[in-house]
Amino acid sequence: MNKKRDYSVYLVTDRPLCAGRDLLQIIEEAVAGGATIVQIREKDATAREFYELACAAKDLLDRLGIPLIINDRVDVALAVDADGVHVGQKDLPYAEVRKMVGPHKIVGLSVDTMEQALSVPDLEVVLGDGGFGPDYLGVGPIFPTNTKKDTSEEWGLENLASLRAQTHQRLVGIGGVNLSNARDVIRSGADGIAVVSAICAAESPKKATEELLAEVMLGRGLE
Ligand code: TZP
Ligand code: MG
Repeated sequence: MNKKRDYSVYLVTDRPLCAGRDLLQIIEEAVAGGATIVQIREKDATAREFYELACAAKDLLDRLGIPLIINDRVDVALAVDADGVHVGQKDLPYAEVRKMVGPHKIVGLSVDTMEQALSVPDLEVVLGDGGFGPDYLGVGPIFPTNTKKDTSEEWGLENLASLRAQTHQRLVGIGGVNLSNARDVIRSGADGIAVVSAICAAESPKKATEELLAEVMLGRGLE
């Protein structure tokens, strides 16, 4: 089921980048600045820590009316009744994840290459809004990034634009996206930008998010 979600500025968390600051505080500030969706992605957390963080984030984001996505862990997403889960090519296969979470939760899928992206069934086209394809594709890394070490080659803006021309999937550009290039990512066809360091490591996560959202709007030709 392809819900019309707003992926404009998609915050993906990483506590090691928060300079000792409280993650929930950073999330709250980012939402105050206009973040439209939040993913908890904490690679170093134990299952229990991840669960507890996800519970706290769910409480906060429910109050703020913003969807919570859980990275990798379908079990944690179900346990905290998150709005969705995001998986990559090395996680459980998309079809299994969809079976587990059902048609109503958001499922995002990372695609590292054009071949992967084009092999994802674009079922919305065939089945309308009741299709069972992913809700969005995380396309990345678009640019070089220090945040994720095991990335494949960068997509670059041209390949992103080429993918846009070949699919109806909702596309979220991730990897090295910041104030200097966010507008270009949107102009190249992304429906939103996903950022880690540009918000988590910013001196003011609220201001950083406001500025990123303004760039997204400019990229869409809106001000
Ligand atoms: N997936 C592809 S690149 C990336 C992820 C999680 C990290 C993006 O981090 P940043 O700091 O926004 O470049
Ligand atoms: Mg993963």
